[in-house]
Amino acid sequence: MSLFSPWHKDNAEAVAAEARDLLRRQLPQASRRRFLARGLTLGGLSLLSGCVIDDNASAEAALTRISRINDWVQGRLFDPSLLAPTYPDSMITRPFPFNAFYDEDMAPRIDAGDFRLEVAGLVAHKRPWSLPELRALPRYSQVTRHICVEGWSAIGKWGGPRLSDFLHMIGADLNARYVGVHCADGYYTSIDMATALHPQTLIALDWDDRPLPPKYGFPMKLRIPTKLGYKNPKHIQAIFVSNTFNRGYWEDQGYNWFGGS
Ligand SMILES: Nc1nc2c(c(=O)[nH]1)N[C@H]1C(S)=C(S)[C@@H](COP(=O)(O)O)O[C@H]1N2
Ligand SMILES: [Mo]
Repeated sequence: MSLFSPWHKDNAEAVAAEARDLLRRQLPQASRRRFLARGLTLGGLSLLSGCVIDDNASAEAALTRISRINDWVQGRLFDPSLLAPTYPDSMITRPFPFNAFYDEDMAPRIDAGDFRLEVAGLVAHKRPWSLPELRALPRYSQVTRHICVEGWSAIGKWGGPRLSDFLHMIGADLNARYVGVHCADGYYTSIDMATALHPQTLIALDWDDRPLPPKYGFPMKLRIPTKLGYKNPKHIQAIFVSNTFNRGYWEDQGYNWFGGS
């Protein structure tokens, strides 16, 4: 069955609608707007992805492929010397919103004394890190905008060591492709090494100059102002460096992996 055969037209419309819906979930808002503004058609999707699209499964495959192309383009366009905008303290959003795949009262409670950050994968020194050890690293503080794909954004102040300093200290292979994290609530994600080494990518231990409250990710989160909210994992338990592509909790449900903001 070809998409372009005349008798296929009715079904093609339905597939196009499905594809648009999938795309809505696959691409970050900005690229989605640019895409849809141009009027996406199935033929356009076929051309873009290089796939023949004649049913929902192949439309999904095409979109996954586009999402991977999108990752690649975003990776290529990512300039590690460009900084995300910062704001004065007076612009901090209060109260700052909470978001997770569960309600606020379900946020994990982690014992500060027992906490050890595990380090795994392509790193020379694999010993776990306690909170006082992490707090002893040079600390940075920044007020940046967090953008969630669910349609809200908020300005917050996060403080803590640079992930890049930490990766250097643990003897990470800085030529590896990915840095992944596992969180206490089962959440997980992974980022490209260029973003991991970006000067604004922090191991955030503080929110608003105080230790992160449980709802914002105690005892540590990755604060990455160059990426969308779902690429900012809270309650981190383990960090691993790898060349193996690993997606993430929302990325496995269709969100774009690079997730630039
Ligand atoms: N561990 C964990 N991290 C997470 C999430 C989550 O459900 N669990 N949700 C993500 C999403 S989609 C958003 S928008 C932000 C929300 O962070 P906030 O509660 O500090 O606003 O956390 C991100 N990191
Ligand atoms: Mo989000």
